[in-house]
Amino acid sequence: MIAIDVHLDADAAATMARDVRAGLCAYPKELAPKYFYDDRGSRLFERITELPEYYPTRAERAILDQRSAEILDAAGAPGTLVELGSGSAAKTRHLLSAMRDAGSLETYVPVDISEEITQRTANELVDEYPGLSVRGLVCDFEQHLERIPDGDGRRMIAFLGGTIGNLYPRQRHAFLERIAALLGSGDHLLLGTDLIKDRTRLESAYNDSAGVTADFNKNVLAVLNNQLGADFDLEAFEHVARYDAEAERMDIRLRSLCDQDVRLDGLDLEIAFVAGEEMRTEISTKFTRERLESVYAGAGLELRGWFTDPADDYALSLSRVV
Ligand code: AVJ
Repeated sequence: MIAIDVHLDADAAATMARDVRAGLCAYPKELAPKYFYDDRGSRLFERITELPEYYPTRAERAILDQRSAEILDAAGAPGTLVELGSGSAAKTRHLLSAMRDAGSLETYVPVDISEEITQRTANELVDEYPGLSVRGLVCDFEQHLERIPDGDGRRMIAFLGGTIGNLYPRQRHAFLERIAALLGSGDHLLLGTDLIKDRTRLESAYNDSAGVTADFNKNVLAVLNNQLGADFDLEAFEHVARYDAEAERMDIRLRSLCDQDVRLDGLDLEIAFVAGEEMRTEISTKFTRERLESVYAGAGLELRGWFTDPADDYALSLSRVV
């Protein structure tokens, strides 16, 4: 009932070293958001999802809670749910339950970077959904998308949480093309995206009054300290999050509070920051239905369903190969 394949990259550490070196030597400096998520970073992100200012997680959960049956129906009652970045599958249970209630549920394919969480979630789900078979994949799905097993029946690939917003347009295009290549006729992609809204609400979602997002942002420096032997002083940087209306995305950075030199022993590298210098750590793109339609079209996909929360803050969209 449970089969889990592990494809963890032996050279994940080398990839990180290469990435970080390139990002710190570039001008302006930049770090990739995937490095936020060590244990502490993942816990801080969990806390972000519970903040009063951070609406996306609640909005997405509300859509899944209220409209899963409708979504599954629009997707043609798939028997297989593939989920990218499945984690603890908290929101997924709404979809699995709707599939069970419709009598279509056969297989769940969680794809996640954490073997421990994937195993635990798989165990829980086979108990909760009698007869369910779980075929998990432990990997960095940006690198190993093609290893996702193709099932017998109709599939829905879900990428929830709005993580696609972290990708730059080119990366996003490449990623969606690879997903499109995995979709057979009759298969669908279910994608979670945050929507454009007024600047005040967007900016306060990333500048919470409790300072959790600031701690989350600075945690990437702690990750570099731990994993690359760096000596970043977390107190010497401040969190900056602004909405870039032209690029339609949140632009999240760390600003150096003084002139300082940072040493990364693991890279044998020393980097200078000047006072006020900003290093980008994340973008979080916001969408409209029209924008997403054209993004899909560029990747050979067409929008087939659009599901938002009552406030129109967030969307789950269903698409399929043209
Ligand atoms: C997990 C990428 C969807 O972009 O809103 C939250 C990450 N960063 N607060 C987002 C995040 C700062 C989040 N995603």
